Amino acid sequence: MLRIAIQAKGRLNEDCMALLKDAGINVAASKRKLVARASDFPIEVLYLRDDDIPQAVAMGVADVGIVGLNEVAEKNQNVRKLMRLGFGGCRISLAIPRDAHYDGPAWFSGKRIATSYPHILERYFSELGIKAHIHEIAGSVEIAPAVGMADGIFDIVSSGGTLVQNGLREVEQVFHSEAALIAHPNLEAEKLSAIEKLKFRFRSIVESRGMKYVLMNLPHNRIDEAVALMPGMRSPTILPLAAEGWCSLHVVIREDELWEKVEQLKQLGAEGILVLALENMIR
Ligand code: PRT
Ligand code: ZN
Repeated sequence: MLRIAIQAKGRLNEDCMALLKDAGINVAASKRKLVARASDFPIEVLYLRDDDIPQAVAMGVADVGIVGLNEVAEKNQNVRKLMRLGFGGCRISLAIPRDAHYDGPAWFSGKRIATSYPHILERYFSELGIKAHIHEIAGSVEIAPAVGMADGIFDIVSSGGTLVQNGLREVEQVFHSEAALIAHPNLEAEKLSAIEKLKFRFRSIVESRGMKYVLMNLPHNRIDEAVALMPGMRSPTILPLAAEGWCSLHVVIREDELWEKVEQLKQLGAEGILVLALENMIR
């Protein structure tokens, strides 16, 4: 039986639960329980604080875990990074008071910087040969400059709204993060094969996100032009229609390109365009 550690509550919890569910793994979402057994896959879910997940996996308390790459890098535990999962995206950045003059990372020499990620910051500064005073604080890092505790901060940024609200300006993006599947470095064969299954399911889900399945009727003589609009596609599905000279074309289109492509297809004479959600892309 495989044991997976996920965040008990917080930003990654919902996406983790959704990923497990889409992968056909149903667990009771009871937040009070520490461990829950899935009904349809030999897996147990261990609910932890995200900070504890790298260590739990390194120690073998859990075989695998889902956690932000920021925590993996900060905790520097012996774990294997198996795959990125496409959610929980953020960066860890250096930020300074909005009006301060900034002329590059050397600005931080001799300055006090508040952060919850001292190790990642230490590594960054040491690569650049910068000596600064790193103050580790657990939360509310963004208020440190305003209360005179620090000259700058090193913290997670996603939209940037929190920085703006606190009169700060992002000056260096140091680390890019997203949620990832990590594993204990030495696992027995049986667990490794369960992990392969899990990875296969996760990959199908992650790859299908942001994709749409599009069906349309198209004059037969425009097929080549339509296919040329979709350079990444290996082989489109083309089915004959009862109406002479027409066919039905099925393609997968990235969501961010959807409207542009649909407009181009319409110009080629496409009709009856249907856009469907894509649940899984199994390769
Ligand atoms: O209780 P536990 O220890 O498990 O949770 P936590 O409070 O330590 O972490 P949580 O739930 O806040 O975040 C979990 C993980 O989500 C992080 O480790 C990151 O990998 C990821 N993540 C993605 C984020 C953000 N986006 C994010 N925006 N984590 C935190 N933030 C915070 C950030 O600290 C700052 O306060 O959101 C604010 C900035 O957001 P913007 O949008 O205003 O820039
Ligand atoms: Zn945490």
